[in-house]
Amino acid sequence: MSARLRIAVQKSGRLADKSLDLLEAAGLHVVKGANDLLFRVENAPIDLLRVRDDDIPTFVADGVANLGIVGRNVLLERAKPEDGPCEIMALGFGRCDLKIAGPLGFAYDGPRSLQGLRVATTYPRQLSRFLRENDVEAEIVTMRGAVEVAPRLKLAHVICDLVSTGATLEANGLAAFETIARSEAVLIQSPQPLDPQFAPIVESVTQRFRGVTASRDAKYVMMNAPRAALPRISEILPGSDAPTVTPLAGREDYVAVHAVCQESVFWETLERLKAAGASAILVLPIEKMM
Ligand code: PRT
Ligand code: ZN
Repeated sequence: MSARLRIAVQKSGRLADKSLDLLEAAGLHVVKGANDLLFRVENAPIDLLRVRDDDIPTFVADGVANLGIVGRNVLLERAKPEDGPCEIMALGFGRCDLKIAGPLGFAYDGPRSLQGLRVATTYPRQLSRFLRENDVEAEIVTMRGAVEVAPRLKLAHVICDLVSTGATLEANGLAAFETIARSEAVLIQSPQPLDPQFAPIVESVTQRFRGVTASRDAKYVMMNAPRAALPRISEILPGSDAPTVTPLAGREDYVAVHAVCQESVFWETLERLKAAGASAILVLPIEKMM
């Protein structure tokens, strides 16, 4: 029996379903067997090791898993992030920011405003790095969760926590005033030398993941436009390389323009294209990209 590549994923929580969705979108069919700890990919020699997110960097560092999907915030909270698993690509989901926040009306005027205060967090390492880099001395109160209640309980003056929508801060009468790190789910790889038999699988998985993440926001945009408007139209198209331009039958002055846009195409973009002279504008989803 040939060896199987192991990818550590969060068992349940914010990243669990989206990690499985990513594998499915990459054409890897996950079968949920009787074994809760290991799920099998039926069409590739890959197993999923399903664990708590905090354990993923350690499993990958020790080579128990070859790859892992975890929030960058968890990876950066390791004691020595530089010696551990490395991030090989960002996956575009689970986005959040590690922010410093305090009661509404807190007069924040840069990191020095934190001098001498108590800061509650579940991310003491990243916070202490930030304080050190800014030459600020503050007391770190490490909590396991519910950091947002610390100011109300007078446990701390301010907090340092993950924020995605901001609803939790708002509900607790807090406002954010500094972003110390940006996070999203990332693919990480073991620092141990990769068994050569796994190299082609890792290569294929990462290439497919890149294709899936790149095509998620990407759109195929088609339109007709006056030839003279081409420079303006290329400028408006978000995140596209040189568009494909083809002549229109019987129209000297008009062309068809096709482009792959790597960034979101909003209604405003279409309005600007129209104002630049484009007509019959179509925006199509892209299923796969390589
Ligand atoms: O059980 P296990 O240990 O595996 O899971 P967990 O409870 O430690 O983590 P989980 O499932 O809550 O989060 C997994 C990962 O999701 C995190 O490590 C982040 O990378 C990412 N993520 C994205 C978030 C958030 N957004 C997020 N908003 N993790 C936590 N939050 C919390 C935040 O701590 C705060 O309490 O949600 C609250 C704020 O949310 P908003 O929307 O009100 O701003
Ligand atoms: Zn956790």
